[in-house]
Amino acid sequence: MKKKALIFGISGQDGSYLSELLNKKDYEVHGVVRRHSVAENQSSRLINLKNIKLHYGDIQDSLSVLNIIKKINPGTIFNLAAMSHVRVSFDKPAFTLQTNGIGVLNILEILRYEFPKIKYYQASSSEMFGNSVDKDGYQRLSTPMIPTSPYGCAKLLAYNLVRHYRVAYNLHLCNGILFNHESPRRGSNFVTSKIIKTAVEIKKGKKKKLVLGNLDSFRDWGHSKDYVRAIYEIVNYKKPLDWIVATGEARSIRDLCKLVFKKLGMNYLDYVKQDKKYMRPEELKYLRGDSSQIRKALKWKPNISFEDMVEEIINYWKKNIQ
Ligand code: G4F
Repeated sequence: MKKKALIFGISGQDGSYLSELLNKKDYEVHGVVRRHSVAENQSSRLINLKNIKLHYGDIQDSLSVLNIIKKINPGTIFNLAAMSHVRVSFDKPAFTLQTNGIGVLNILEILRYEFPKIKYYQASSSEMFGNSVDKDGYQRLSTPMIPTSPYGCAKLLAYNLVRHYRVAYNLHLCNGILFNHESPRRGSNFVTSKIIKTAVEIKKGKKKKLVLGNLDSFRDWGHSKDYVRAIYEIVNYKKPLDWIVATGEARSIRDLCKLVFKKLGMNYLDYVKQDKKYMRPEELKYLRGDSSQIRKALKWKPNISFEDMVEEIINYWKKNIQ
């Protein structure tokens, strides 16, 4: 019999790449989607996938979660569902806590009482570290987690619940602390896609300016395709543990602007403006992850370089902006 996986948050960037990976590994893939008023947006990232089954549900709605799990009886659950935009979480803090925190509790309670054999992966985030950095310039599992956004606070709640339920109830629950990861499927309100899409629009004469917030924060950017490989290995490791997934390289938003505009034959200084509407009440300034644990134990490493990823996203937007 085929192995069954259930993905909460299947319609996002990582959900779509993970579905493709699981399809290749011959899983029966089920995904949960919330209703979207524009039906086409429901599954736009999944159009090339034939072997997935979608179900309506929401991790905020415990009964919908229970019914779906009962119906499918999956061997593995991947929870990638979240209100994923850090800046928006300052505007919708209660919704963010409900979805990213209590939503996770809802799934864990169902696993605890009804399905203790299911393996569970939780999408934890480097945003949980806030501005804590070890003396050598990296974040790792032992780095204090002091989040700087409602999003980070909610993710930290979920991270701690996963650790606690794992120990208290002896469940197979894993946290993957993923640093920023991008791709052509990244929403264009995240900074990588926003910069690249707008730079291509400027090159094609469709826009004149790129308006951003903080240019001097640093992020450790990898490729989503590489990171879903890590997710798969993490949940299938013999022991349920917490892991850091990162490239170990940090670049500023300014560095990214410079590179993208240069690749398109322009100077970013001629086009980039700052506006405080894109600034955050508290900014996470620097992320750089130490992923030595996963590289050693699971032999994982990123295969796609930062430059190649930027090139791939530029080519995607060149093709898709007429
Ligand atoms: O692309 P971003 O919005 O990603 P952010 O906030 O780091 O969050 C992403 O990574 C997390 C992992 O650490 C995930 F958990 C989370 O779900 C998400 O995937 O912003 C990156 C940086 C920030 O410092 C931001 O202040 O870019 C800066 N920035 C500057 N101007 C901007 C803009 N970000 C956005 N979205 N839009 C701007 O105009």
